[in-house]
Formats: sequence, C-alpha cells, structure tokens
Amino acid sequence: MQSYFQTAFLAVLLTAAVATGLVMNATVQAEEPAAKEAPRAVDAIAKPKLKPNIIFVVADDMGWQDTGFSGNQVVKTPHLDSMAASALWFDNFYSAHATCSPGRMAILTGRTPLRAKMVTTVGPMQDGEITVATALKTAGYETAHFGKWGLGREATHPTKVGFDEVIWSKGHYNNGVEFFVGDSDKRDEKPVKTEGESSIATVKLAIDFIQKRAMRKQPFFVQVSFGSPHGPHIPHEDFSKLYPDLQESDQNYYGEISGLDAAVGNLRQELRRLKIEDNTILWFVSDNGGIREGSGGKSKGQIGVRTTGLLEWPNKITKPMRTTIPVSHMDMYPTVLDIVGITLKHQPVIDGTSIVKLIEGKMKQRNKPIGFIRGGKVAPETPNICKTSDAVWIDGKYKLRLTQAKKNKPQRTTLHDIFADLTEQENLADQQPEKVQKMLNALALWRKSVQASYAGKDYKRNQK
Ligand SMILES: [Ca+2]
Repeated sequence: MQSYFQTAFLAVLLTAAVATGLVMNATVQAEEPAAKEAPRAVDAIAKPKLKPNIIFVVADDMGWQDTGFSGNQVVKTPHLDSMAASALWFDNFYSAHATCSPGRMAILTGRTPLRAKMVTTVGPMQDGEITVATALKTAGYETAHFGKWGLGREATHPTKVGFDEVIWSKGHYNNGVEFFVGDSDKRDEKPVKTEGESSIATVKLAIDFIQKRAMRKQPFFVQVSFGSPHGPHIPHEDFSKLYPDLQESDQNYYGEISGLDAAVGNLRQELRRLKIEDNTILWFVSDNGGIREGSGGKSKGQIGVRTTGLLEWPNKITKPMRTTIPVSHMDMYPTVLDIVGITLKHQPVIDGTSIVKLIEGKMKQRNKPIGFIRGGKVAPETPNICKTSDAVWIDGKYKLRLTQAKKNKPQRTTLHDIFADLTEQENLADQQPEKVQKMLNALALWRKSVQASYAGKDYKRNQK
C-alpha cells in the first residue's frame, strides 16, 4: 500500500471543482412512497461494534479509467477526484461478473452471481438470497434503494430483500426518468417524476432519505444506483458543454460521467453539511467493466476484469491510501457485516472476504482467492455450467484464465502477473506449471461449490 496524496494534485482538483460549480442543478418532484410490505427477516447474531452509516454508490458500465484520478486525461470528474484524494482507492477492484445485474447481486450478497443462477446480463436472482440490507436490518439499520435495480421483481423485488424505502427503475435510465415507488412497477402507479440530470435526481432522492435519518441519529444503509454511463448516452447539456472540443459521441459519453460525478459531489457535500461524513462509509464502485477502450479497455462482457472502486470513511481512513491488493464486489457484503458485527445463523456461502484490515492499513496481502465464472448465454438448466464454463482465478499476484474449447480452438490456460503486467500481455503458464496446476485444483474445488449452490443447496431455513 502506498500513500498518494499530493498537495499540487489536490489544488488542481479544488480548482476544477470550483470552476465547474456543478452541484444541485436538478429538481425533483417526489411523492410520498407507497406503503410497503415488511422485508424478509433473517435469524442473526448481531453484536454491533460500530454503526456507521453506509452508502453504496453504483455506476453503470463505468470503466476503471473513466475518472481523472485514474489517469483519464479527457474526462472531468472533480468530485470523484476529490473523493479519491481522501479515500481508500482500490487499484485492482474486480467486478464479480461480466455485466450489470450479476455484479449488482454480488455487491448485495457477497456471492458469485452463478450461485443465484445469474448466468447472463439480466436477473432475477433467486429467492433466498440474503442482501446486505436484510442483514443490516438485524442491527437496527433503516435501509433504502434508489435507482437501477435489475435483480428481479416479485420475490426479489427490492422491497422483499431488505429495503425499507425503494424508488427504483427496472434497468438503466436517462434524464427525466420516472421511477417506480415501493412495490409498484406499473407506469400508472404514482411514479416519482424527476427533472434534470438523472444521477443528480437519484442522489436528490437519497439525500431526502438521509436527512430524515441524520436528524434522528438513525443509522442507515442506502444504495444509490445510477443509470449512467450506460448507453444510450444522452447527457444533460450542463455537462456535455464541458467538452466543446470533442466529437459528439465523446461529449455525450463524458457528459454522462461528469453528471454522475456532480451527483457524487452533491452527496458528499450533503454528508458534510449534516455533519455525518466522518461516521459514514461511502463506497463508490461500478458494476462491470467499461464499454470503451479509453475506459481502461473495452472490458464489459469479460470476466475477471477491473472496475472502479473507492471507499471513503473519515473516522477510519484518516489519510488517503491506494492499494493494489485485489478486492472485488463480493467483499462488500462481508466487510460491512464485519464492521457492524453481524453473523447470520444460516449464512449462504460467501465468496468474498472482509477487508477491514485493509481499511485499517494492516493488510499486507489478501488471504482468499477470487473466482469468476462466465456462464454466458445459456439456459439456466444447463448441466454443470459452473464447472465447465470459462473461469478466472486470482490468487495473490497471479491471475489464471481458463478458456474452454470452442469450435476449432482448444482449451487454453493462461497465467499472468497482474502487478507486473497490467495489460496481461505475457503468459507465464509454461514457465510455472506447478503454480498453474495448484490454481486449477483450487478453481475446480470452488466451481464444484458454486455448482452445488446453483442447484439450490444454499436456500435453507434462513427465512422465518
Ligand atoms: Ca452495467
């Protein structure tokens, strides 16, 4: 881990933030949320150690190099850059899966998406998954989801998996979005109408929720889930005009990201105004790989790829840190439960691990490998898909990629050093056959476990 704060860099960021002045420029007409059903309860042993407020902010299709702080020379992201300058910055933050919904399921459950039969882009996840919202309710948290959902309706509707207040969209959305409220999902059921930039409008809804809890000193968990920068790229003009010299498609793409960035700025500003920023964990991630070469590679659709990740928690992270230790979506759930001190009595298998030690600056290396399975465009009933599909296994500095035989191409195994060879140009498999075999063995064991979950093994007795 290395410190990265630089005075000159911060000065540039502050100048950019002032110059853009892009906060609070969307208006929202929110109606009172509809009455909601009680979320599912679970048995838990909650021995709260700390009760920080927790906010997950999830971008849609944003790549790891779509921010100024990560090296993009074009995009203007002063607020995310400012966040990075005081946060834990994950240099190697891995998406749990290739596309939108599976990554989101992993964020909420700590599990690889195929355990919930999420083999491809869209949901639903399986009934029986336990979300971080459900778990946090056992420790007295109030919970809310705002924005893109994508994990199903009916049994896996956000109101049924732990969220008290829900203002949501089935998928990605654009400016002027009309969100659904509570358990409604029909256009004529009193939607929340928004105006202005879509990410700013989403954050505005979250701020309304947060303000009420802050006044009561009530711990909360909020997921803010943007529809940007998922295509189609239709930016608000306040943000596309930041890029007058770019061609239109670039203005549109970067305009969406700058809108999202301003929304994050509004959220951080409000946490400071409410004087709750020190005791609030703000975890910003994207759901899958980027969609453009300039995003750090066109990696949406691939498994075992990096995406963006920042964690801000001033009470614990008192100086900026940048880490190369691999972390993934699947670590978010176990980390939050570890911080708050929650153990579920019937916790389904978790694939991630708590990174509390990393937050404390005490983790030298990761103690648990990270696995990825493609699934792909297959029927959910495909036999042994978890054992036979393409897979990636990250253990320490090594990434093993197993690509199954296709048509005329034989099965291929590659091994890369993810620290020394960022773009994975050099295949070390022939040089290190013992390492490869050891990783293949571990991967095979893990795939067997995922296959058992896929078959429904995990969903027992957790629901009262
Ligand atoms: Ca996405």
